[in-house]
Amino acid sequence: MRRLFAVFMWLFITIVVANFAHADGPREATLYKDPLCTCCAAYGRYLEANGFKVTVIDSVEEIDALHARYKVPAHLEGCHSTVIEGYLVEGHVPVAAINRLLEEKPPLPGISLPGMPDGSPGMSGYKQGAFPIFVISDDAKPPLYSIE
Ligand SMILES: [Cu+2]
Repeated sequence: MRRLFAVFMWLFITIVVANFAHADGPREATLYKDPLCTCCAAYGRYLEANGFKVTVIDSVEEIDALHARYKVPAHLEGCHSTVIEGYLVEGHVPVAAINRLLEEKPPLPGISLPGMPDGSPGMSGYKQGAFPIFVISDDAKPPLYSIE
């Protein structure tokens, strides 16, 4: 009985420690953008406001290199690219989809919300409809990751 209690205590402490380790400061995001893009800068501030520590890199060459490395087809390219924990996040993707990605850690290169839709994070205007978030894939019809 005592032994069982010890095992439970050990499990409990492990879980508490693991959660503290997880809450160990904000998650890091690196945002690559065109120096002249204002909606891209606004997206960086949106990530900051949602708990990410954002490093902004003004470089179109870096964006092109990322698109090549992650094999992003033209129809999934965003106006800016963000790298978070190894995933590529293209365009104005809402944090709900990013947080889901970081929780689930699926084996995919990243996700994209192409087309700079009105009312998406960092964009002006009003949301006209649901945002389809696609898996980055070179399929002509990329799989849907989520709808926000
Ligand atoms: Cu944009």
